Amino acid sequence: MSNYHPLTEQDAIEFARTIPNLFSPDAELASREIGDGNLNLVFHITDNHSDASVILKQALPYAKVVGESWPLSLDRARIESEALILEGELCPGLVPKVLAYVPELALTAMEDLSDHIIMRKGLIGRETYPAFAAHIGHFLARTLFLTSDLGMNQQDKKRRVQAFINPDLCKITEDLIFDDPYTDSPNNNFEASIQDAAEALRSDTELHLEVARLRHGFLTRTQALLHGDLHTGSIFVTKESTKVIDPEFAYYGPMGFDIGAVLANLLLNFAGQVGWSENEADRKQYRTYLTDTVKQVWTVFEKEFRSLWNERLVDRISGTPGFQDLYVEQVLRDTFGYAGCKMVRRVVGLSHVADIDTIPDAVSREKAQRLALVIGTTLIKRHRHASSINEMVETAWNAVQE
Ligand code: SR1
Ligand code: MG
Repeated sequence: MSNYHPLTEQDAIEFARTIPNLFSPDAELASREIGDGNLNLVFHITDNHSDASVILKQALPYAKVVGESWPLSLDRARIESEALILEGELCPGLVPKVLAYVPELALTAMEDLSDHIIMRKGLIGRETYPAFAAHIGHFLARTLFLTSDLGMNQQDKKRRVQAFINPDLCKITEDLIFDDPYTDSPNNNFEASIQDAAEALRSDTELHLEVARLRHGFLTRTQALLHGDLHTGSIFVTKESTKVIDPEFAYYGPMGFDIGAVLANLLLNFAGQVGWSENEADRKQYRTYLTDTVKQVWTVFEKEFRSLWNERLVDRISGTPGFQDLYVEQVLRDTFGYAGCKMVRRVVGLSHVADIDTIPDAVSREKAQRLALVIGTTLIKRHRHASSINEMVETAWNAVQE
């Protein structure tokens, strides 16, 4: 990586010109660094005289959100580009096209999705996305089944586990999701108004026992190739289209971690509705949309996962009657647990969500934070006994007080 240097906006233009068949030689290009995430530079390159455009994403050798004191491997750019290419093969149309990957610069050029909106922004604006549940359920079923020992050659799968070893990014998850919120960590970040609730997380040993189980699963189970950070900020949407981006946290882990991430982020927005809805009727209506979406995502996932199992299972003895039901039940239980962990970390941990943090009114914001914590901790505590997605929806609605 000796030629590595962070690009300037001008460097980005010069690189964009080298991508074959994209811009005409005399194109007048403009470049803007638009990265608003925690880790990377993102350049949006446009042609002043045509519709041609491209996104260049460059990994920095440290976590941008913290600074150079938190070094991070540039190999995550390789992992991201390889994951995007694989996801594109398994789920055509559901990820941006990769146009180039330059290892020395940790740089990926990809399709510009500016005609889409980041789903989190859309949900904060109380938009609805009728195609989303079917798309993401399909994405989850195919990426998880077809990268697991159930759906691909098991020797190749071991080689793929090796290719997606992602220690630095996994460490972020292990600390920020499965440890910091349950101790007095300097990484934590929460408002003084919920100090009591944050402290309660630290002394709840029943909760810690369940988080320890989930953390151990994350550390040790190479079940399927995960996206690894599938929150609503990693999903672009329109009413008709869904595009999953940013799989730099990709690694082999428990399937429920990805499904739980999607559902947790819908429920974080559910919690935030105390601050976004005009009145009780509006609030109930939008929350119903969110919990219907939670149910649909799981239902589509389960249906397609079972079809893949029935049609493409590669493991003879896993075809024993009864094993599919046991397996799906375990994925559901993991989904509950990981969804709960994802909710808790976004309230008291280092990195929050705008669905709650940007609620202008402090009283509503506090209510949203407390609601997210109640839903999250309940899901964690109940996860080993879950038997239907309806129980997740009931958990959310039963926690509502306003
Ligand atoms: C230091 S990175 C913080 C968070 O940003 C990413 O989106 C992941 O969710 C990570 O945990
Ligand atoms: Mg990201």
